[in-house]
Amino acid sequence: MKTRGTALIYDEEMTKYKLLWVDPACKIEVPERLTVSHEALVQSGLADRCVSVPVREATDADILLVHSEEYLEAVKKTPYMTLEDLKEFTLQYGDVYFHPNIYHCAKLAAGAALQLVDSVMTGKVRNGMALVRPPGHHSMRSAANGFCVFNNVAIAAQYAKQKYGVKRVLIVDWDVHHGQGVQYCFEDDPSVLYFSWHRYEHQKFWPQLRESDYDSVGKEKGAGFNINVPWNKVGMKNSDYLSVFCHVLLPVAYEFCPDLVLVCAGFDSAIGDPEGKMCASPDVFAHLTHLLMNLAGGKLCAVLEGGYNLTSLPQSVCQTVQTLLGDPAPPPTNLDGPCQSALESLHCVRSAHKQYWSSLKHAAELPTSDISTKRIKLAEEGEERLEKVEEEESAEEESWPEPPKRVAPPVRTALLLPDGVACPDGCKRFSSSDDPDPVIVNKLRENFLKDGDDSDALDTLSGLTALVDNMEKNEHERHDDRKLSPMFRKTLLVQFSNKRSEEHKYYIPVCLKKGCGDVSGFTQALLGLLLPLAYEYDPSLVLLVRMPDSGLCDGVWLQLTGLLQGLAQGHTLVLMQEEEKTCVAPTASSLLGDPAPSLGQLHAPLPEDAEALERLRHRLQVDWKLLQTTAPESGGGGER
Ligand code: X5A
Ligand code: ZN
Repeated sequence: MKTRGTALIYDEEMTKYKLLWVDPACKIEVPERLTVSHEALVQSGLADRCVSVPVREATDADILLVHSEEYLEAVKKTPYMTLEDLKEFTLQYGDVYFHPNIYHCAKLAAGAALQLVDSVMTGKVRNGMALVRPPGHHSMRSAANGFCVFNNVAIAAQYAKQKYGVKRVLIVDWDVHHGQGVQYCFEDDPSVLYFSWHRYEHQKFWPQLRESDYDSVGKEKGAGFNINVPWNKVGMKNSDYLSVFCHVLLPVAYEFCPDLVLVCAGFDSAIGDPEGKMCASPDVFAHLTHLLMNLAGGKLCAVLEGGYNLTSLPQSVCQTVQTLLGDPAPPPTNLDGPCQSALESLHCVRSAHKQYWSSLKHAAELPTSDISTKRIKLAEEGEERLEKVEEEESAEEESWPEPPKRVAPPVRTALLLPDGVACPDGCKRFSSSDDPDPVIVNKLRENFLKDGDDSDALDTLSGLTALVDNMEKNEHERHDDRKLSPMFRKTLLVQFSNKRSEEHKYYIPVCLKKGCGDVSGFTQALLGLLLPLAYEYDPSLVLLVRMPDSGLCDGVWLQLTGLLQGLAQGHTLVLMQEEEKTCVAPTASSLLGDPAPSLGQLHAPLPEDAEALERLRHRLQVDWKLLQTTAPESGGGGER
């Protein structure tokens, strides 16, 4: 049985605490963060499409999975404290406040994360999101920090391991702050892979920790299982985020092969956020979410962390939830390649992790003048600079277009099948003779079938054109200029085979020793080459042609079809030949939005394939900026 459905966990109770005194560091963490997010989900009709799951209070035992008894006992006393006591209690921690009701809310926030894990692990739903306050990822074993009291996601990860015997958990922290609490919790634990990107500015940005840098990779048995991507400049954009996903997170995550994905879903990494000062548009979260949805058989739990702009926060939450529900992602915007500073970070992280992950084995080494020395130099420059930065607090409000409405097409998947092949459940059987337009049929005959009178071929062709037509008509409410673009633009052809041929910008032969036969090699090409190319090209239609002799196994094929549905607003046309009947049902299921099965932990790809891919990526990165993984000046040139 395939599990479908998306859980939404929310309780108004979590809006019932707030800052009771003056503290500029905490004034942005307001109850409205939750109400506007929930309201947006209700208004857009998304809340109604989710399975509503109640919160519960985390028990002492749950909390003790991550926190110390002393700390829990201390927090337990806060509901009975006077205002003065609360202020005093708060002082021992950094950038956090207490309130008589926050202990109750913190139990609900952690409990909400656990309810979400339960719903996903028992198969009640496929995935889900918990809207919670207080957030969690900064809180440590014995300390509240950064608005966080209990570490909701860390507790959820330990709980999943303990209660469900989950072997590997991936935690993706896309909040703009470093979840140091999560890092400390799992630093030496190879069963939890923690990935975080965060505003860092060479250690000038809160929480200003040395251990938030890219060279904190985990300790002892956990070495390699902590991935930090420091952003050393503000203003990071969609390209920067997507390129880190394609060139760091996804290759490692696929190699790791998690049984469960938890997301520290902070939206202070979106445009307009006063903390993050980044420039990624809310719709980037549709893509980040989509790219994680084929891991762990689709078992994904997103738990709210930060997000302080009351306009971009709800937009980002809606993008995330709508993607979890399976609606096609909007076209990605402004993918003009990563900036220099992001490339430096990418280069550093990949090289710090190349010894731990075979998918990064061929990453470029750092130049001898280590980029991290920049941090030391900056630190030596002293404190005056820091003060200047804080003064320049500008009042100007960022603005950005509201993400366009995303419509779920009334018919998600149509199939044109030969007689005698059954149409899988949930799909529409499309018949080529439905309404063949004679003008089109004639054109097809003239253009493609001049010499022969192959009526079968003509049927197929007119069926396909009608199918493509329908894909667009399906969403007629939207008038989309992009429809016209294929006529004026070159087609991008990426061809996998075991035969070498020369590439140019729009024809990219990917030559692997066993064609598509090697799972690791193909996956590496898919994540580090095809995806970024496809994103930068921004097609209006993805045409996938499967040849019977490709050697592609079903698992990899389904990853391919699954991941590429993030492009072209999900407009995917798959062509396969009659002898591949057994693949029709799994393909249809993928097109209907079902997650691909896990590929298992990946072994190292064939060295010659890995090297060939790296060389190809290197040649193509002149034309395709999203293929870059090193900063131009920092010596990506020769060495590999
Ligand atoms: C969860 C979260 C941020 C704390 C910032 C303190 N915390 N300056 O986003
Ligand atoms: Zn944050």
